[in-house]
Amino acid sequence: MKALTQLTTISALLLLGAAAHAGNLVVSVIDKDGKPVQDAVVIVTPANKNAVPKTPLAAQATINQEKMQFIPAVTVVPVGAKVNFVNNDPWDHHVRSSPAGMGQFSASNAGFELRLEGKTEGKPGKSTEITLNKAGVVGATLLGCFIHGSMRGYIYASESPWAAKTSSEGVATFEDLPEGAAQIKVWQADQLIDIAPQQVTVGAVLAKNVMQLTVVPRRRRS
Ligand SMILES: [Cu+2]
Repeated sequence: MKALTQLTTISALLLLGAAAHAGNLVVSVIDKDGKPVQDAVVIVTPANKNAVPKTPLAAQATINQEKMQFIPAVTVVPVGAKVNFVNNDPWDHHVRSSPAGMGQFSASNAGFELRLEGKTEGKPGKSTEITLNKAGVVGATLLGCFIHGSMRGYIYASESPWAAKTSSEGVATFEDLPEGAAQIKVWQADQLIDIAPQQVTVGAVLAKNVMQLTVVPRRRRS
């Protein structure tokens, strides 16, 4: 019995040791010409499925409709997140969702449609919240407006809690990744055919990976 207790203690210490050895990963996304790509989504899936980041991906996001744009243009949330839409323009907008790129919604998840009245001066913009909890919502959703065809936005719902948008330098940084094997995936709105995921080993040494798109993304109209 005593031996068993000791063994348990040793196991617990080993587990603590493993938890303390989290690694960091930097992923650069470049386009076909080698230029950095902003607002690409990088998803890291560790082989250790039980690992949880210290700072979880926020399960609540706000997307504004402002000056005929969805702001931010790309929103990354975990599956099950609540997304609040706010219309800050003085005229009405729709929020219409459809699968982005090659993605498909399942029959049980035909997307959502809502209309938000224009904002009255001096009052907060009208808002509606939706929950991304339906099956088939994993991946990218395209947002549009029936009235203003040029309006485009994206929600990326990630199954992995390690998912982030690239900065203006085209870089996404991940901390507290469990040591060991992990898969890196990249999503970008104009990359209609997914680029191959990369396998990486996260360890004590900072891992740096470059993912290159096969397209040059269009610049966003401003
Ligand atoms: Cu509109």
